[in-house]
Amino acid sequence: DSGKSFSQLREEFTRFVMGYKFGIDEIMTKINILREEFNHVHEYNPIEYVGSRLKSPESILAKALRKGCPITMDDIRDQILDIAGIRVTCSFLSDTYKIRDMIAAQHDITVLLERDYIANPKPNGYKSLHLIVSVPVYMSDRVVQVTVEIQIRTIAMDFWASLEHKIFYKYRGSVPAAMVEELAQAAAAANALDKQMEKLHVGITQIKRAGAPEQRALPAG
Ligand code: 0O2
Repeated sequence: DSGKSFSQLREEFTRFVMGYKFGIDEIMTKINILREEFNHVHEYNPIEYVGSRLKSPESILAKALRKGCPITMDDIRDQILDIAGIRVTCSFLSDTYKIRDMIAAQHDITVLLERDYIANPKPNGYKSLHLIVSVPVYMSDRVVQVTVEIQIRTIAMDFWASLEHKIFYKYRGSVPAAMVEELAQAAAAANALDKQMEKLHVGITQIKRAGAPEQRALPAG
């Protein structure tokens, strides 16, 4: 890259980052379609909220240095897989896997990697389903495959992760042992809440299903 001028490099980098922004736009559209259509067909919305973020150039650089990744666009593209990030917060536990399946089934999406921290939580109690996907983005003169990280979790998992993230940063990574233990307990409480809510959800779904034929059998008017 040494032969390139500053403005050439800046232009390349802007296009590089732009690709990730479009990758986010593509996946956001897909998730919003799923959300609206699922709600229409099943009269139920499995998604509470969806957020996205584009990693800042500073964070990309910091992560590359942390991972020992060479600072070239090709290496960063291959090794930093969460430049484009989307977080889907679901109502119930079973919804997380439903959303995963609906995304993974789309023909233009390639799942490159899946990390199931719901089935296998991190030692600190972190739970979430991470998908690294590749999606095509159609530019004016080419098609690029863009990598996007999709984190899928429940409201309880999101609540825990957001606060743990804040505490972790407050202590700059060295959280006191007693607090680590309390965080693990809080993760267990969030997990128990998810299980209880899932049970209620299954119960309500069964009642709805059992009631459906009766409702259909009612005479018109
Ligand atoms: P930010 O600010 O959210 O972007 P990788 O090099 O990406 O393959 P990594 O980063 O360890 O390996 O991947 P992993 O474990 O899938 O984690 C990626 C992201 O998940 C993190 O991104 C966090 O957003 C989230 N995450 C993972 N572990 C934890 C955790 O223990 N607590 C919380 N609160 N979030 C977690 P970043 O880049 O670390 O941060």
